[in-house]
Amino acid sequence: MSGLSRRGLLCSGASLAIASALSSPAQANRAVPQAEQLRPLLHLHTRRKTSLDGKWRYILDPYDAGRRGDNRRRTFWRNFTPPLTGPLVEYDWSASPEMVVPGDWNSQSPELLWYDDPIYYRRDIVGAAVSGHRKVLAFEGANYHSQLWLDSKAIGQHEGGFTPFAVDVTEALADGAAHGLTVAVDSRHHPEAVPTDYTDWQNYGGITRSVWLVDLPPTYIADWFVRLDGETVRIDVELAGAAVAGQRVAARLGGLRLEGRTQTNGKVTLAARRSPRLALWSPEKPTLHELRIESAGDSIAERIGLRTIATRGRELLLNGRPVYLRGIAMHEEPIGPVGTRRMSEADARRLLGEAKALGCNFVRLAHYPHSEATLRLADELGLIVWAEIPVYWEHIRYDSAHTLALARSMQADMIRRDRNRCSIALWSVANETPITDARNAFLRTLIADARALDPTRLLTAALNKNVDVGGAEEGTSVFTVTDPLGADLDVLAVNQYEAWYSERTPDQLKEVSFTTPYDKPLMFSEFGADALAGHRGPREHLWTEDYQAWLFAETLEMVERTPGCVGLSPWLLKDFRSPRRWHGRYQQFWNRKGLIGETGQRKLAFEVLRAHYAKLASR
Ligand code: GCB
Repeated sequence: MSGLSRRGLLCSGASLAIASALSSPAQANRAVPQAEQLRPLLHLHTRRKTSLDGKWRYILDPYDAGRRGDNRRRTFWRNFTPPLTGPLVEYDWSASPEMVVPGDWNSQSPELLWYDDPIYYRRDIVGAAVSGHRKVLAFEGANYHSQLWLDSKAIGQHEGGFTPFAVDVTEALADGAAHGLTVAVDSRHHPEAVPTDYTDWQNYGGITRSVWLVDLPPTYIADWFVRLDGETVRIDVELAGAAVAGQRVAARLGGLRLEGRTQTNGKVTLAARRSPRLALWSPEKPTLHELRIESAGDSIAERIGLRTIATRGRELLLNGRPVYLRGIAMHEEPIGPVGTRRMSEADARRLLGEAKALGCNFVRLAHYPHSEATLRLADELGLIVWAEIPVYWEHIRYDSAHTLALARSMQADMIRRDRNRCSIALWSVANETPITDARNAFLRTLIADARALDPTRLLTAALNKNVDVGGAEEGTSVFTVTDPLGADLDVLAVNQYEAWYSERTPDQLKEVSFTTPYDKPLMFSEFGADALAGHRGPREHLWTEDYQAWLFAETLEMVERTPGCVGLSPWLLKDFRSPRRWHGRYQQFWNRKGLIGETGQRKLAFEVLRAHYAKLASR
């Protein structure tokens, strides 16, 4: 059986090598039985499945007693109800409280707001597979490290807070009875983690995205990658399971029919010329076509858009024509008074709706892979997407083999999960990472991986004005982007906070300019200022909406003057929780750089950017 092993690892050969490098050192001190690093089951939205969302019981373990494994009194993963007569056990699942999955724990109870340690979750699962089918337990995301047990037996572990993972549980569920599933989620980030424990966002812990029990037929369509290569539509299809070789594969995309037969490795590439009736996708007309693939008794259906993205010198081309990215950056945090990572489809629709109301054709989904539902919405709404993994700031251990292996597997899992989303134009490998040889080598490996997995996207990174591109030349306000990584990227992107984290006032932005010797498109991936929604005053006063609006007006003029600038994604759409934002009057643990406050209140700068984008769109 290729692709899906009986022990539950779901990946191709290339990913296996990465997976095996992941067993240390994060796990080194843990006394509980170790299991393999789990990889995703792809394309969950197309699968027959049962939801495991709802209430799960939990046990807090702030002293990490479970992992110390010092005695039988704290073995929370055991499928077990303590008998009245002993031996003594100091927990009882049936008496433990419940919380909602999916959802971070921080927002579910005041006592958990700052909780950053392990929590054990538990629920029963039932669902025997029928005649040769397989049952797979699939998590869309849990932050940060997850360890799984079924009926007291370790069945796998996963490191990384924003990518999916899955494990085959067919044999364990075969009798149709209820089986005890325990998941220990540890939200702590060790020094070699991605990201590290120092970020400018709340580290929401827990099973933050949906959990499913998926039904897989004996041979199934494990992966597909639809793309436009000139005027040719190509679809790579990969089967996994019992009989993958020599299978007929038939696909329909809109009115187009494609057909082929798999090789011994279960793979085939179908190709056909795009008919003019198969309209291209664009933000102005986000046309999606029904895709249906059938093979070996399995079939999948989803909606796919077709478009090309490329560069020509300093231009960015969508479907062969220059495009300007009218963007906004955003975290995965819904509009609402309580900060949370739990993002329903309705929440995502509301957030992306605000981006549309701004006049955006582009969103930077910072700083980690957002949920699949958000990306499908971007396809539907006509928003071009920048997607990234959390290789964030200088604290990443660029010299660590563990960290590199982890970043590579995260990126691979993100790309394989999302490469059929036509909205995605840019994969970003890093955010604000200072130039060193170790960092350059690390990021070049990620770039090479991304190009191999997806030759159809452009590669970028958010470079840091203050660290990477050098300050302005002596006596001038000219910033030159010379980061050596520029040679490896397709699009250069700069985060710059002139007039917020610098001495300048917004009117002095008139003197500032950005340039690069690279003959490549340049964009501004961040700029902004904190403003408390509703706080008004003279525009010179920090923290006022007026200051933020002024900074936006001046920065937008500077951006307009920048040669070869193909767009911008100011920081950011909505205020978001950040434990390092201490100002007692204005921040109270919220980063206030949103154009809307946490409850959706639009600030003055929203209108400044909206008017600017309206002007650009009418050109
Ligand atoms: C940045 C980071 C972003 C922060 C932002 C800020 O450069 O990329 O994650 O939240 O600055 O507000 O300082």
